[in-house]
Amino acid sequence: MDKKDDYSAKDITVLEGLEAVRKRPGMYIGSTDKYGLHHLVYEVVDNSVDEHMAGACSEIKIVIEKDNSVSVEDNGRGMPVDLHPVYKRPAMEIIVTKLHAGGKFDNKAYAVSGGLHGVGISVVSALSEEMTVEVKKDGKIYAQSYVKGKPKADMKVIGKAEKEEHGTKVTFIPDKTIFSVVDFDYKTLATRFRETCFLNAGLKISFKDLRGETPKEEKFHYDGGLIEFVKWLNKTRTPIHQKPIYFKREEGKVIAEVAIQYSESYNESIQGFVNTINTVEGGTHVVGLKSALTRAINDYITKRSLLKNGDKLMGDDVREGITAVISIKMQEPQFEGQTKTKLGNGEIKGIIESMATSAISDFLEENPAVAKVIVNKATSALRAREAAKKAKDLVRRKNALSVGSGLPGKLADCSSKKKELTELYVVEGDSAGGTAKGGRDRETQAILPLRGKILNVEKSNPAKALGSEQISNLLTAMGTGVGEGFDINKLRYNKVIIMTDADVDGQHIKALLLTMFYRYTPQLIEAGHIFIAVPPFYKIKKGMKDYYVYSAEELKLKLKELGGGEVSRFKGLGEMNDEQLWSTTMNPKTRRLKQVGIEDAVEADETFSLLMGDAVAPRREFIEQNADKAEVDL
Ligand code: 1YM
Repeated sequence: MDKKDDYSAKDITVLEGLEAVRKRPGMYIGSTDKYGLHHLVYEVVDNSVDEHMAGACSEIKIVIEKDNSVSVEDNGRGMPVDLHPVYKRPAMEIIVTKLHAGGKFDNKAYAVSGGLHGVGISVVSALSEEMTVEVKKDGKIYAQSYVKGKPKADMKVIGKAEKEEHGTKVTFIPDKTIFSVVDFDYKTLATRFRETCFLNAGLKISFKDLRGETPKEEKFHYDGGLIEFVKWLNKTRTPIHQKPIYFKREEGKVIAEVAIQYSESYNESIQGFVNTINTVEGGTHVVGLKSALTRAINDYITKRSLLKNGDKLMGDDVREGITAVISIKMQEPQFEGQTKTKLGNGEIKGIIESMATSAISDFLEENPAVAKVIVNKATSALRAREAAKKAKDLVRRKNALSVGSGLPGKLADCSSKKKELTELYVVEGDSAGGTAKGGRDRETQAILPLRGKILNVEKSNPAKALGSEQISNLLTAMGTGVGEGFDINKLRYNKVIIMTDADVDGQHIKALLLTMFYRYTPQLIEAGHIFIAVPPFYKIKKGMKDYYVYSAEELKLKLKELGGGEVSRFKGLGEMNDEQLWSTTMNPKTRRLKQVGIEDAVEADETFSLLMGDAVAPRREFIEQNADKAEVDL
């Protein structure tokens, strides 16, 4: 290591106490629900990732302990422990107990990781019941513990380290008085760590969960970085070219890295990252990449006169079946959108567009075989789009001639004009649909029965999918349209509720519907309009009264409370009469609803294509692994 790059305690400057963090935690970590809770782990791990980016750390070990505390250990240089010249305290203590104690750390060109809020380890200590930092360096192990951000005692040397050993270990247990939940979710964390390793080629992360009877462990390490990332995202699809389009370019202070691979699928999946933050809502970097693709492929085609009569491909054509990851590093990103995960910096669009157009053009020139399959795929998308338009025009003309509302005949609409009160129940089967029509509140609840399974949109092109009767009925009833014509203001109901049986067929129909929403109207999921109705699992008869419970656990509790009773299992919606269906599953005062959310686009995308795509083996594996769960978590 170059001497002048070494840290020294005098570099730490601006300091502030941690009272503000405990007073308004949301300001520093976004929220105090499960998002904020997981954010604590990201903050600590980001410190280690920064150390990797500085070229000083190759491995991070993360453990969720039995008591739900988390430890993060890296083999970096070790947090500084020397005395601060002004404060006369060890640097470690200043870093952990003062806000924005960053020193040189803040300004380094490499130090562009840092979560959504990038506020560092002091915020984690402020919001932890207890946190301990151990540093190995210079043959010693230094340690200090903190309670709610305040030192328990002075930093001490607690042992000897091997001569060459160095690194930092942070252990913390979140403060229960701050967070509404303190249980870490294994999958959420594992997904994040996998992503971190894809975005930082070469970095090794091992992750252990010691809670539960059988400890879980995963190791992540990808020397191929983004190229391995797109291949991994495509593992449930059939790629149409082996070698992904890949480039890494730099312009001024912006570094962009992109990998693209097309598959036989008809959908597009583009993941964006800014300074390693997953921009779930997209933004100007993604827009720039999309424009570049359209431009580069059209240029390629025009140059070689590959399309007759000067036809041009549209964005949707060149993105059919695309899986892409764009990761950019930049200074002062501005995040917008509902979840602050949309890049807003306007200048980025042009920078990425010009950089990516020239890089993609170069790639196509140098890889004519890959260029050929991509051009073929995009031109067949163009033909399908033209065919679909003709079919749609025909339908429109027919509709213009016929009288009526234009709503599907199967829909039993509600009467209220107050949109915020209204709900659309999408019900499996005509018979359950009939019961639902009888049991509903006619003023606010509309019923759309679906006959049997709907088309698997993952396996059909958009023209076919949107043309199918079931899907077009549902889309017409909802009113929003799809794709570029989508308009959330045209949504005819405030809630769209999927109601299926609790059996395997019901699960399948639910998954098909969710896939349709996810692929064609993801905005409705993002805005929280899509719900799943939860019918009861058991009925308990006790004396003259019936009780309904929704899980095996609730059954146990209720039986205890009642001192016994006659239990029967509800098999399907069809078993209930109008009144039962209303009181258990449809009455807003007593029913259970599960809101469908897109927590992590990467994970949702994976789950959907796993359940719905071509590859059979990974799907079986997934279903077997999740067999104990009543439903797929979304
Ligand atoms: C498990 C968490 O915090 N590792 C870590 C933190 C630092 C360093 C190394 C580090 C950085 C620098 C120099 C530098 C930190 N340093 C600072 C500060 N792991 C974890 N590993 N020497 C060591 O950036 O110049 C804050 S954190 F402020 F000193 F730079």
